[in-house]
Parts: sequence; C-alpha cells; structure tokens
Amino acid sequence: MSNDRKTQILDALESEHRDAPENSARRGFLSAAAALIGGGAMAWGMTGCEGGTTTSAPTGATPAHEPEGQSIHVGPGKLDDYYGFWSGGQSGEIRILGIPSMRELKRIPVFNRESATGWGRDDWSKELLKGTSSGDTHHVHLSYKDGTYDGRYIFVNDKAQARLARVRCSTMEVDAIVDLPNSQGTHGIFPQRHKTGYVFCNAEFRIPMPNDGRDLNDPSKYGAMHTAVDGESMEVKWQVLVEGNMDLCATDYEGKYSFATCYNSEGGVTLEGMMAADQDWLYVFNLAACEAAVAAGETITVGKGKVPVIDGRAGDSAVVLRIPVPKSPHGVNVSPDGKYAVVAGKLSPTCSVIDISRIADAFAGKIKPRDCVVAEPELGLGPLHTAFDGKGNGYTSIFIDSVMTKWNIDKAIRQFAGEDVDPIIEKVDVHYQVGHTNASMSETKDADGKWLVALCKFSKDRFLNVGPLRPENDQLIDMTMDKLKVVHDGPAYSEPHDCVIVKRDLINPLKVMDRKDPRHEYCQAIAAKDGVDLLTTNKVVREGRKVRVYITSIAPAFGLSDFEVRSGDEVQVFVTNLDNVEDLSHGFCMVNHDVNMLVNAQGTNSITFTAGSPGVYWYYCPWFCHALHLEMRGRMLVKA
Ligand code: CUK
Ligand code: CUA
Repeated sequence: MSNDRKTQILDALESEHRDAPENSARRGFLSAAAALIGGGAMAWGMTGCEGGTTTSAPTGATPAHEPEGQSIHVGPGKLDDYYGFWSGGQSGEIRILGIPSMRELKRIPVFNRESATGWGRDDWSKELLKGTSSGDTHHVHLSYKDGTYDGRYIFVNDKAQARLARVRCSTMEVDAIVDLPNSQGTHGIFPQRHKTGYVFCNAEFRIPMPNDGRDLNDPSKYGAMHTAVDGESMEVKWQVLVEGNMDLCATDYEGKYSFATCYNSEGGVTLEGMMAADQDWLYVFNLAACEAAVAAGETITVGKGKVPVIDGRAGDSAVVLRIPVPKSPHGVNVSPDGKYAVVAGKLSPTCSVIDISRIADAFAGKIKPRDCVVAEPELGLGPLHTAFDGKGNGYTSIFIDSVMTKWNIDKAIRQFAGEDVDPIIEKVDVHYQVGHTNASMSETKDADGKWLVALCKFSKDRFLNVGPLRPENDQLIDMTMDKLKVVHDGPAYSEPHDCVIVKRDLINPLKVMDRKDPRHEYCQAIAAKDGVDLLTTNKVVREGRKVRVYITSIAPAFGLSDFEVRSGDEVQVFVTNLDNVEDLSHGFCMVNHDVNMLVNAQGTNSITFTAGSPGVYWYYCPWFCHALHLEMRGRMLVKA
C-alpha cells in the first residue's frame, strides 16, 4: 500500500473516531478501508488514544465529593481478597496476582524455559515440553464444580504449538501437557462448568486435513477443529471438524453446549478475504449429539490420527449450529445466570446476545439459528470481550474507543424487541486499546461485581519510558460505586490476554510439597531401579557412561559434598529436599554446565547433563535458604 493511501485511510479512521465520539449509532461496521488498516493494532493504537468517548473524569484528577469506593491498599502483611490468574502471552507462562493490590505473587512457567525454577531444563519438565521452549498462552480457566471454581486445576492454551496444559492448584505447577492433533493456533479454550468434564479447545487457523502436503494451496479444503479434552485424564477424546475458523470459546453452565466464535466464515487466507462478509457465526456444539456420534462410530479419522473426528462441515446438523452474528466476532462470554452468551462483534460496534434456552429449538429446526439472538446493543467501536457483575450488567471491552462500556442485558433485550430504552449505562476511559476484560468471579455463577480488570494492549505514556517495548497496562476498576472508577495502573510484561479473578478461599495450595507429587513419583520410579529411596539415600550409581547421583538436602547442606564422574559422562542429579519448613526451597546449580533447578520443601527434582572437560566444578544451592546458604555447595570432580 502506498504511503498516501495509508495516510488517507488513517485520516478516515481518525476522523470517524473524532467526529462521532458520543454517537455510536452513527457508526456502522468499520468501513472496509478503515478496517483494512485498522486491522493492524498499530493503526488502531495510533488513533484510538486521542480523546473519544470520555464520560469519566481523567484518572489522577479526583473530583470533589467523590465516593470513597473500595480500597486497593493491602497493607504490609495483609492478604488480598482474590487470586488473579493471568495468562502471560508470548512469555509462555501463567501469573498469579493478588487482587486488589495487583501485586504479582508468582509466575508459573508453562511452555517457556525459565531460569529460576529450571522449568524446561529439568528432566520432568523437559519430558512434558518435548524439546520446545516457547509458547503463547492466552486463556486461563480453572476447573469447575456446579458452576463455580473447585480449586483443583488451571487450564491454559498454547496458541503457538497447539497444546493444552494443566496446572495443579495444590502446587501451582504444570502436571500435564497435551498436544492437540489436526490443529494450529489453538486459541480459545473453556472447561465445562458443571464438573471437571471436557476442556474445549478451538483451532484458530484453518489447515488442510490431514496437513500432510495435500491441498496446500486450496483453502476451500481447509478446516478447523473444536477439540474435546478430558480435563481429568488430559486425553483428547474427540474433535469436531468445521469449515470456518474458531476464535474464542465458552461453555454453558449445564454441560449441554460449547461455543466458538468464527470470524472467518469466508474461509479467506488474506486480510481482505477474512473480512469480506458482514456476518460470520457463533458455532454451537451440541455435546450430547457429539457423544452420540462418537459412540455410534459416525466419525472419520484424519490421516493416521487415532482421535475420532465428527465431520461438521456440511452445514447445520444435530451436532453443530451456526448462529449468524456480525462481523468477525471475537469474544464469547456466558452470563453468570447461565442464560445468555454474549458475542462481541469486533468489526461491528455491537454485541450479540444469544438466549441459550432457545438453542434447543434451533437445533430441532423449530426456529432459525438467528432467532436465538435476542439483543444486539451498540456498545462502541471494536468490542472484544464481556465481563459480568452478577447484577444483570455486562462490561464490554471496546478496543478502538479505549473504553469499557457498562450496559444492561435486560434493557438491551427490550430495546431489540422495539422498546425505546437505552441499555448503555456508562463508558469509562481505559489506557489504551483494551483487549480482554474480566471481573471478580465473572466466569462463575458467583460473580460478585467487585473488581473489573481492563487488560490494555498499550500503555504508551502511563509509565516511565523503558525503551521501544513498553509494558501492557492492566487497569483495575472499582465496580461498586455509581460510576466505574479506574483505581490502578498495572504494568505487565508481554503479554497478558486474559485473566480470571477468584475468591481466595476457593484456592488452597499446599505449603510444602507432598510426596504424591507427579514429579517426585517420576524421580522415585527411576531411583527404584537403583534400589534407592530418595528420602534416605545419598549415592552415586554408575551404569556404563551414565551416572546417577542421588543427593538429599537439609539447610544448609547437601547430602553429598562431592562426587566423581568422567568427562563426557551423562550425569543425572536427583535432589530431594528433606526440609519440612514452609517457604524453604533449595535448588541445584552446577556451574558452567547450564544446569539450574528448584527443589521445593519436601520436593524432589532431577536434571541431566554431560560432564564437561576434566576439572573441579562447584555445585551450589541458588535459593537463599539459611545463614550458611553460601556454604551450601559441593564439588563435582571430573576425571579425564
Ligand atoms: S484474545 Cu487477546 S484480546 Cu487471544 Cu482472548 Cu481477545
Ligand atoms: Cu539451600 Cu540455599
């Protein structure tokens, strides 16, 4: 595109933005030209921050007589009321924050390699990661029971490598990673909400089926998979193949349906192609029908794959329904009462409200799929995701306008039915270009309307300049007053997409590891072959060129102060932490060998490396554990 043309389009988008800040009704779909350039976050970012729909006071300037609201100050030694579980985007991790303080409490390495803990370097994590060291986490969701969190598991996607990982809340460590077959760009995921049943995973990118070199440049033959993973066994159970792509995912509260937004019903492979149609779909999957099809063997296999695949490409069926929604929809969120699925229009200024109770009739052919839509309020330019307060209101993130729009679901339904009511309650500026949003307990039946988070993609000028790569800005908003109030700017490293905010009493992690930990079991199974009990033994076992070194640790000493190997040996070191003291972690770092791992209290870890050239190499405990922590070290004596 020529620079002139770019400037023209940017001007158009900017003036569209400037001229009509208060009147969203004036704006229809993004014009093709504006959308074309607007599709790049750069352009949106350049225009979106200037003024716009300002209805709240600028943050920082506190008007007189303002109600107090909730305090975000959590004093020294005090605990936050909520756990926030944040995805870490390209960092490949999950983060745990305290809410409302927004203090970062922990990073859980998932798909990344991490130096502090040795994740991606120790034996157990290497086995799970199968040689990869990068990932792209977007969506974190916890396991459910009866519509609320049961505190057992956290699930997270990897968009980069089409995987689903599970973290055990007891240890806040990954215990399983599953590859999703026939999938690229695994994006939206959502667990079932009535129990730990399936976790559904959407493939965002359409690919040939199988993707073995056939149909390379025939996109009409591409498809995408909606994958059902068993949240207990972490096995892929079945997949539904559809023709369009799938973006965000949601489930109902009863275990009947899963949902997937489709922004590329066109099957385009270019930007223009994907934006051509004014309507795309919300796919609805009928889970009982899916299970029946699998049980009856009405499935295909893709390539040499073993997973049963239901072919849902032929149009609406008992298995899959396409509810038309405008235009290139993004988020889908289900209201806490379980009644509505709210689909954000992205390139349409609307959200489509789907009455879940009507879906059965649509599957039965008694009504048209589109008749499931009971409201379509105009909320602003670029709606992406919706959170809820449990009081009948939605809070939709509006990317281009850089606002959060608070609106009333009932009023939106009445307006859609012809009544003269305005569902919009308020818009509050956020800074800048908000992507996801979530509210305390919003994804459960216990949504409590206390705290709202706007995960902004750009921070621009909100923090000290740290060079070209700036932090994102996760803004905390108090929902409890008459007006929404932004109360905190939270700089975040690249790049949280989504978060969930969970009442603290629902999460009860262990204080020290228990020996039922899968990592300990993995290590003990290897040790057992050498007749070694990890809890009592310090010993070196040689088997050809392989050497296994079993070491216990109690602050401030390792059970072995030296061991001897030969240069070029494959050395596997097991460290078992016998300290039974809360917060007393040890670790094992072998200098000059790229070897470093964490060993939690009552935990075991192992790491494998090749002994370097002859000489003395110190190993040491890298976690400050004792007044004599620096003395907690030993020597590896490497002979020629
Ligand atoms: S996506 Cu990032 S703003 Cu991956 Cu959930 Cu919507
Ligand atoms: Cu153990 Cu430092």
